[in-house]
Amino acid sequence: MTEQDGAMRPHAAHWGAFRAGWQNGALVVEPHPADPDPSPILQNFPEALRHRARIAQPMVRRGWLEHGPGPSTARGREAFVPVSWEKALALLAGELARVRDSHGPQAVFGGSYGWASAGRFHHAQSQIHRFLNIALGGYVRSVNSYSAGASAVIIPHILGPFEAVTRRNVTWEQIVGHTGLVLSFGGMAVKNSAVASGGVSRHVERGAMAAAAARGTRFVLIGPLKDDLPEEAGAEWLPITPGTDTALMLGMAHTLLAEGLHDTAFLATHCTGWDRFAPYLTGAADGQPKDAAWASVHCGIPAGRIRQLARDAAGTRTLISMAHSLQRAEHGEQPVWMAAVLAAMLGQIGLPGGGYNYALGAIAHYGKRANAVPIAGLPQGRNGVRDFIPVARVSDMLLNPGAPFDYNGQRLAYPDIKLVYWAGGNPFHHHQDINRLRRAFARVDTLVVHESAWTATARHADIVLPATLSLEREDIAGSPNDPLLVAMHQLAKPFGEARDDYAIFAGLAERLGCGDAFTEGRDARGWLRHLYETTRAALAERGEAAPSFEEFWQDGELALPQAPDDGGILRAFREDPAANPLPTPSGRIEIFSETIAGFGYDDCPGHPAWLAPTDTPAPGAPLWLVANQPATRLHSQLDFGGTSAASKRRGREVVRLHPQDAAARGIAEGDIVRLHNARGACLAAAALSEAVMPGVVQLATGAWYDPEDPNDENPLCVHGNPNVLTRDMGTSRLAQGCTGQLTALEVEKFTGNLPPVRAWDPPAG
Ligand code: PGD
Repeated sequence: MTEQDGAMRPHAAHWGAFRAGWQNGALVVEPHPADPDPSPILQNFPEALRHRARIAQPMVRRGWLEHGPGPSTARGREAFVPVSWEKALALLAGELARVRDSHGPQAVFGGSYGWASAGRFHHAQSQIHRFLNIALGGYVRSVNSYSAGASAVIIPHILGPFEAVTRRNVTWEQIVGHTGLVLSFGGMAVKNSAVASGGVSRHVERGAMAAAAARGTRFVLIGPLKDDLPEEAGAEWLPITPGTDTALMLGMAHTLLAEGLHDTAFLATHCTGWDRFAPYLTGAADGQPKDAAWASVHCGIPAGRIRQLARDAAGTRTLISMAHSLQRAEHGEQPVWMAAVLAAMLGQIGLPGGGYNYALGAIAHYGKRANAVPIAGLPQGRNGVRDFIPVARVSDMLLNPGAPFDYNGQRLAYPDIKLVYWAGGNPFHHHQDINRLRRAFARVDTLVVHESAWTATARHADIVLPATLSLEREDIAGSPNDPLLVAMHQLAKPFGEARDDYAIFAGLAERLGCGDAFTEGRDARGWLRHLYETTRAALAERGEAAPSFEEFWQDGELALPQAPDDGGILRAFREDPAANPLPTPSGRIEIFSETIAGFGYDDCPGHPAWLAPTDTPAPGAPLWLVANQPATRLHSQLDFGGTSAASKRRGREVVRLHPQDAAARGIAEGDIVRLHNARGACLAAAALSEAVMPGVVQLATGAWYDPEDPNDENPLCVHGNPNVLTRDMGTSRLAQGCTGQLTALEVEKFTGNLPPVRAWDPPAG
C-alpha cells in the first residue's frame, strides 16, 4: 500500500463497490464501472479520511481513570485523558476480568448493534461477539434490528422465514416482465436501496422502475412524502396520514369482500383463519364494518379512491410492497400482517411479479437473485449467556435491571448490566429518546467504545479505542444477493494510532490468556485467505472457475454464479401447498394466528387489526414528524464527509415542511427552526416543500447529537438529531421493535443567538 503511486485499487462499502487511489495528495474515489446508478454517498470518503472528527489515540474519561469504574452522570460531560495503547489495553483487560469474575458474563452487554463497515472479516459485530464469547464465556446479546424490529418477529408467524419473504421472493426482473400495478406502501426510495449491509456492486432499482413503467407498470405511492419513489417510476402519489396504512388496507379489503373480488379459492387452499378475520372486517364481530368510508376517516384518503384502488388491484397482476418505515412505529406489526392478508385476498402470492414482497427497495439486497455459492463470515464461537433483549429495549434494560418484559410469547427479565461494550454502532444515532439513553448509560460501571470518529457514543464512553476505517485495512466484501466478491485493498495508512478491531481484540485476548483461541494463529491476511476458501471450494465443486486467493486478490474481484429466479418458497407453496407447506404452524398463510392469539397481547391480537396509535398530533405538538433515512450518508456514518456536510445549511440538518405549515408559523426558506416536544428539542434549517404533505415535517436521521449544554438534563441538540424527539417505546409486546419513525411535535422559528455546531470537533482535553 502506498499513498503516492496514483494506482486505482478496488474497495467496497455498504453503499457501493469502487476504486480509489491517490492523486496530488488527495484520495480519489470512482464508482465501479459496472454500477449503473452509483450512490453519491461514496464521495463522503475523501474528506472523512483525515478529518478532525477522527479519533487519533486511546482515551479514558478523567473521572473513570482517577476513581475507577462506577455509575456516573459525568459521561458525555467530562474531559478525556489520552493514554498509550499499552495502558488502555491493560486497564480494559483488568476491568473485563473484574466484571467477569465478580458478576459473570451476564453482566456484560455486548449486543453492540450497528451496521459497522463492509467486509467479511473486520465486521465489527462479528469481532466483538467472537471476542466476548472466547474471552468472557459470553455476553448479553440483542436480537432483531432497528430496521425490521416488528416485521422480523411477525413474518415467521404468518408467512415463514423473514429472508424468504424479503430476499428470495419477487425480483426486479419479474416486476419489469410481469407486474401491472405496484402498490408501494411507504415507497421504495432509491436513497434506501443505495445501501446494503456488506455491499452492493450494481444499483439496479431506478433502472428497473423506469423499465417497468415504460412497459406499462403503474406505480402508486402511498405515503406522506412524494419523493419516496423516484421520478422514473412515474408514480401517482396518494398522501396518507402517517401511521394509518392498516386502516387503508382494511378499507380496500372490505371493498374486495363486498364486491366479490377476493380470491375465495386461494383463501380456502392456501390460508388459514379467514373465517376468524372476516367477521372483524365486516363488523359482525364488533359492530364496525371496516369499509372504505370508515378507513377514509382514519387515513385521510377519500373513500371513492380506496374502493377504486381495491378494484384496480383485483384487475391486474398486483404487487404489494412495503417499506420498513411502516413497521418502525407503534403497532408496527399490523401493517405488515394486513398487507399479507390483502395480498392473500387478491390471490397472487407466489405469482411472478405479484403478491407481497415486504421491504422491497428497503435495501439493495432485495429484489435480486441469490448467489449460488456461499461467502464465509468470521466464526463467533459459543455464547454461554442465555439472557437477551430485543435490540431497541436497551435503555429499558439499563434503567430497570430485574424488571419483567414480554417478547414473542415469553416473559423475560432484564439483566443487571455493569459493563457495556460497543464496536461498530452508534446508539446516540440509532436509539430513540436520546436524553433517556444518556440517563441509562449513566447507570453502568463502564462503557467501552471502539470508534473511528468522535460520535456522541464515543463521547459518552469511559474508554475510547480508535478504530481504523475500512479504507485503512484489507478485507473481502460480499453479500448473498450481490454477484461480486470484492478484494478490498488497503488504500490509506491508519489514522493516528488507530488499530483494526481485530488487533484490539487480539491484544485484549492475549492479556486475558486466550490470545491463541481468538486468533487461531492467523493474522488478518491469513483470515482472508481462510474465509475465501469457502467460496473457492464451492465454485470448484460446481465445476466453475475457482481462482486461488492470490489470483482473486490480484484481479480485485470475482463474479459469482447466481441461483435461478424461482420465486423461492412462496412460489413452491403456491404451486403445491400440500407438497411444499410454509413453515408456519398451519403450513399455510396465517390470516389468524392461534399462536399469537394464545399470547394474549391486547396490542397484537390474533389477526391484523386497526389499533389506533397513541403518539399522535395534539395541542402543543400538532405536527407529525417523519424521521427517515438520510440521502447523503448511511445512517450517521461519515456525517462529516463531503456529501453529507454539503447537504447541511448553516451547519444544521435540513428539515422539510409544507409551505402551508411554514406560513402558519412565520417560517421562511432557510430559517433556523426549533423542533420540540415533551421529550426534547433540536435545531434544524427549514426547507419548504410540496413533496411533504401538510401536517407533516420530515427530518432525516444521522446528524450527530450535539447538546448545546451537556450539563443540562434535556439539552437542546443544535445540529438536528431527530432522536431527541422520538419515543422510546416498543411496537408491541410481541416484537418490542423500535418506533423511531414517527412522533408528534411543534416547530417554531428560532430567534435566539445561534449556538455553534461542535458535533465534529474532538472533545476538549
Ligand atoms: P451507523 O451510523 O451505521 O448507525 O444504526 P447504526 O448504529 O447502525 O453506525 C455505525 C457506526 O459504526 C458508525 O459510528 C461508524 O463510525 C462505526 N464503524 C464503522 N465501521 C467500523 C469499524 O470497522 N469498527 C468500529 N469499531 N466502528 C465502525 C442504524 C439504525 O438506526 C438503523 S439500521 C435503523 S433502520 C434505524 N432507523 C431509524 C429511523 O428510521 N428513524 C429513527 N428515528 N431512528 C432510527 N434509528 C435506527
